[in-house]
Amino acid sequence: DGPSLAVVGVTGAVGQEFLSVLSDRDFPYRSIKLLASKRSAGKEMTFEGRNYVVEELTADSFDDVDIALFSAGGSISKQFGPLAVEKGTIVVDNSSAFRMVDDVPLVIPEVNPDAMAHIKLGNGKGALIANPNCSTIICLMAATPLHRRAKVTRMVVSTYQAASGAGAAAMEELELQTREVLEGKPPTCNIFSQQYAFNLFSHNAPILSNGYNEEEMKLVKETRKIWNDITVRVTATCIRVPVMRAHAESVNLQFETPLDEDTAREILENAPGVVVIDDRPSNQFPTPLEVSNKDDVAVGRIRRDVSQDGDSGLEIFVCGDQIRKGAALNAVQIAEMLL
Ligand code: 11C
Repeated sequence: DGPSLAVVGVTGAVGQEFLSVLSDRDFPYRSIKLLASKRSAGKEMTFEGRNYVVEELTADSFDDVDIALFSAGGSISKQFGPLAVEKGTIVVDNSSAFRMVDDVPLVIPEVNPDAMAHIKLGNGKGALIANPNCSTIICLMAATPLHRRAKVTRMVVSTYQAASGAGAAAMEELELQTREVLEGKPPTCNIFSQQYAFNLFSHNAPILSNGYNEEEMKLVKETRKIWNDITVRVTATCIRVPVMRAHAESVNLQFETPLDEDTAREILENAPGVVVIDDRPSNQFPTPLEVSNKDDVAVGRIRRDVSQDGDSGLEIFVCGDQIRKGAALNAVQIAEMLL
């Protein structure tokens, strides 16, 4: 029982996580197709006790597919997303291909579920729904409950992003380089152009004419769209750190109305999908390792920004599993809202 599903890009890090999350959450489905490029077609996979053969993604893949979860890169989404929609499939797309398209909802279920309220399953009409960038999801999971109370007017984000954001091959490269460096060998640099192990560097996304990279501008533009607020001022610096699969972010918030740190802590403690780890005496705060493989985003270091007047600003530190809430879980939650 349930809708027919397709997972596009099933052999990738996020594709594999789609399957884990579907299974963990007992997502109901009557059939599931595992789709990937020609290179991976024919591979055998077991899912929920049944054997599947990975099929090559083609224009015909979406006949009789109700919901397709895409994570195979922007160009695959651009090529096959609209074809799937024409066949009546609701596509939840993890790439950046359609995020800023006006009539495509960009959704974090805990933040702006209403943006996709007009999309219904079972009426034969296809649609696209975009999953935001992982850094945006993780940031807004923590910032939105505070924004609802005190209206954020300006947000300064600094990220510490894991290897997983660049895919399974980047995770393998980090592991390989770590071994190589410890053995005194020169590190293999295939995915990134410079040494990653025991180092950090500016995010690998292309640099734009304004000096920001694309990852940073995604935080700026996606926040405005998700909050439906073109006036919010956002700036970001995105850094790749040698961590395997969870992103960390320092987020500085400026509010329209005062918000003290105790009230902020209480709001965050009650926010869905958020846990507070803020133990000052023992110096215990969120870490990427602690949130890895977890659904919740962790928030800590909640403190008044001493550079701002009164209670008009807060500093927070946020960690979230990039593959889970930053990608696969968020997409599956979107699919759940369609049921
Ligand atoms: C990273 N956020 O951590 C990136 C990867 O727009 O979906 C995903 C890029 C995107 O490197």
